[in-house]
Amino acid sequence: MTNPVRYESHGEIAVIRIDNPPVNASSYAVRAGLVAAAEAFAKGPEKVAVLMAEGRTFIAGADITEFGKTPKEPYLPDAIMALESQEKPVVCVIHGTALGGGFEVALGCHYRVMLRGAKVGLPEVNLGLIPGAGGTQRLPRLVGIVSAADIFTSARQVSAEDAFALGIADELSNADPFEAGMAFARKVLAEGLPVRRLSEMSVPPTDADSLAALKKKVARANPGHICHLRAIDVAVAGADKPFDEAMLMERGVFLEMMATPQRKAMIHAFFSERKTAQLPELKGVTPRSIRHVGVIGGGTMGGGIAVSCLLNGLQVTLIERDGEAVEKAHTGIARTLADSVKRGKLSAGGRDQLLADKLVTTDDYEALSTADVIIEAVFESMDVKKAVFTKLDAVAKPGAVLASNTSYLDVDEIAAMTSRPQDVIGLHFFSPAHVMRLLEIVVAAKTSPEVVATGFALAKALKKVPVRAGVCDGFIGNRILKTYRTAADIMVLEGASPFQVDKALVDFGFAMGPYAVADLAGIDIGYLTRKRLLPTRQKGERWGDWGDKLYELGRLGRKTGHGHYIYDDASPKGRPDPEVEEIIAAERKAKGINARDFTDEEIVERYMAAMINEGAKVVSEGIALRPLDVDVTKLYGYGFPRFRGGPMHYADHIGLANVLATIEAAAKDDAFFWQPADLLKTLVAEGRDFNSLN
Ligand code: T1G
Repeated sequence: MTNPVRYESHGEIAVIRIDNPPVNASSYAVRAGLVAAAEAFAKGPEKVAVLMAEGRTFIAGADITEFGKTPKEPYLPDAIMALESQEKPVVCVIHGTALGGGFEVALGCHYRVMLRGAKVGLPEVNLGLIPGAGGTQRLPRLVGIVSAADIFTSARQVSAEDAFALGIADELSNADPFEAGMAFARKVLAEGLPVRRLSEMSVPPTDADSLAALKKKVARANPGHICHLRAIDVAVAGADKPFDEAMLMERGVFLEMMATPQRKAMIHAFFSERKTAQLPELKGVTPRSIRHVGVIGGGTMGGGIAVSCLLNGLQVTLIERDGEAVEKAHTGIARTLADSVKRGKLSAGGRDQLLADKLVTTDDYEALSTADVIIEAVFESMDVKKAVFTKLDAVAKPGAVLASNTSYLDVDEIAAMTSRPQDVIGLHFFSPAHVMRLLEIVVAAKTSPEVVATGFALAKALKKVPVRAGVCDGFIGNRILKTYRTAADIMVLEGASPFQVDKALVDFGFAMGPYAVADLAGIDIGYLTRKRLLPTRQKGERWGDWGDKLYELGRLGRKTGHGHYIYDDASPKGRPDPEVEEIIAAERKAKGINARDFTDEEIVERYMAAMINEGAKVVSEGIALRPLDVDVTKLYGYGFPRFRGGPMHYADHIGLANVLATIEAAAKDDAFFWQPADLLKTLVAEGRDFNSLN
């Protein structure tokens, strides 16, 4: 094992360099190296030490790949104590990001210098954990419990300027890490600055109301998560304890969180979202350059895609059918950008510059002749899309990538409308497109690897989480959605209330249940999809008709104030509409169905079994490459609770045999709908799980 920590002597100044690419994670070797360097400094002639890191960032946290394995000593708290307990000053220089254990190491040093542009944070809650190396104890002693708790429950990255204002950073620098460190070390020597240990400081008094308000906000923002409030409790409990005792308590809760399924699920999510772009087919394939993006259609999706491109520095040409529609589209984009200004995501000057220099809106297709990628986002009709691609084929430059934002339709059929099907791909954004991070990259039969690589490059440029999908009705996300939505509809037909279904799934962790989602998306969307699929309906298939009834009654959901729920001033978020129950009861009667009771558990079990089963089919057909691609799709596009890791990870957690048993039991009521996926049966028979395919 090479030692990733080097000790250098520069006269009276020791420099301790960490070099553990890619992000200087505090692996076992780094921890051991830090302890050895601290021992060398204690014994050495140097009077001050500078701790810095090589590469693009300071320590970005504990090495997450070590989690779940037997931890090896020295543990991080001990390595940090080895630095803090020095009798000579230790200065830490932060560049890039000091996150989690990295920030905790910095808090163990006596002084912190931050390079401008650097950030600090405690994002452990994003992994289902609490800070486990002093973050809940040292940070409150520096900034107070409320500010500290705000940092370690929000997981936000604090800028150098804000860190300086909070007293976290003692100095800001524009130099490189080595020069910045040496300069501050010389100041320490010149001014005789003493060691300064946070562990010896007491926690400033806490304003009880502010703390209570923060706890309320955190609980509301993180329903179902365990770690956020536990982290606050640990900080509060530790404030009145001797430091060592407080650290032991923190460690105890940290290890408790480490053992939870939530931690396992969230670390699965962390690594899965980084694996979706790692595709064997893209090895050695160079994407085409992307500077200028064309967007066809200025509606909700087209406008959102245009804004996403503008906010990430791309030139945009948006096409609409006529002058009036062009005006409307331009106004819509300007309004969305103004919203970004209001939320501090963009300066007013920045907005004006984007509108003036980067955006062109027109009804002239010729304006697309220099675009590198052109994304069609028109009405979800095959005929309309075919007409657009025929026109595109005539105006787009050779080598331009022609993409469709279709959310269901056959990309092969669309590609066939052009003379260059190898340049056609599906880029399925999610609404609002400038906010939702998921991008389904739909690879058609003739799409060239270069065009696929360009799709992934665009996703990176737009800071999206890309997932490769094959061509089928609804690709990965919407195909699986159709199945678990049908499972919900069948339970409602059999007696469950749509409102009970929604509540059971919200309690499970979803942001919204399927019927509240239907109201948000628009009852008309569901109606049009059902109409489009009507010719494909099979004997034995069951479905709910009340959605069509709502549509015929003009109840289109939130946009009309009426859907499954009533939306008005009294209940802007919606309240159950008893008339919907009556409509459903009438349908049951007409279909001769005797309603029965469902428990919330049964509702969740069947809903998840349907989702997992279809996920297995999608994987075995190669529509999704791996189960993790299904998980990332559901996490980033469909509000799947992150603390459950995605449907396929969840299936592994509850046991595939249990999922199969649920399906086989339900098949007794409905053998048509509940047909276990072969892959699921095979994995159960072989005693394997979905993760074995990741
Ligand atoms: N451990 C191991 N590998 C890591 C890692 C980590 N902490 N962070 C990143 N990687 C890998 C990542 O998988 C990828 O690998 C490569 O580095 C580049 O990452 C005791 C317990 C730092 C902001 O939660 O947020 O400390 O895919 O693609 O977009 O209290 O990585 O190339 O093979 O994300 O530039 C707390 C996690 C840990 C920070 C850089 N720390 N990392 O983003 O690159 S818990 C975190 C990030 C902890 C203590 C507790 C980001 C980044 P590969 P990347 P990036």
